[in-house]
Amino acid sequence: MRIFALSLAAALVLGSNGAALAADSSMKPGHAMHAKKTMAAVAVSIKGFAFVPKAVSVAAGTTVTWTNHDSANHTATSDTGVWDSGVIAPGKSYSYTFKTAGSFPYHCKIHKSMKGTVAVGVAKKSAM
Ligand SMILES: [Cu+2]
Repeated sequence: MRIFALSLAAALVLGSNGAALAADSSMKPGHAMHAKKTMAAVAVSIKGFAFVPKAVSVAAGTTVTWTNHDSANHTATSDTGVWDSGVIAPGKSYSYTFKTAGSFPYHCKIHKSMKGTVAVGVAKKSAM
């Protein structure tokens, strides 16, 4: 099993994992679903001068998209300078892909009371 996982990882590097992944998926549907989940995008709404949900937990490699549903401008800005959306106008959205594990607090530069957190876990390579 361990050897198979390693060869799958090697195939991934070579970019020819499509067939191997498909074969694996047909045998383990649950496994395939998990793989899909780790690649999922997560949506955060900005409404009522708040990030909804306020805290999200994602796997490394997940793209988080903030969409502004308010009639005021907002930003989604990392407290530690990891990313800065700039102004997100009403109806607009901003996406950022989290590649590194950790806890990332962020805020709105325009409204200091708006705060949120993205918790990024470690991606499970064997599930991909
Ligand atoms: Cu704001």
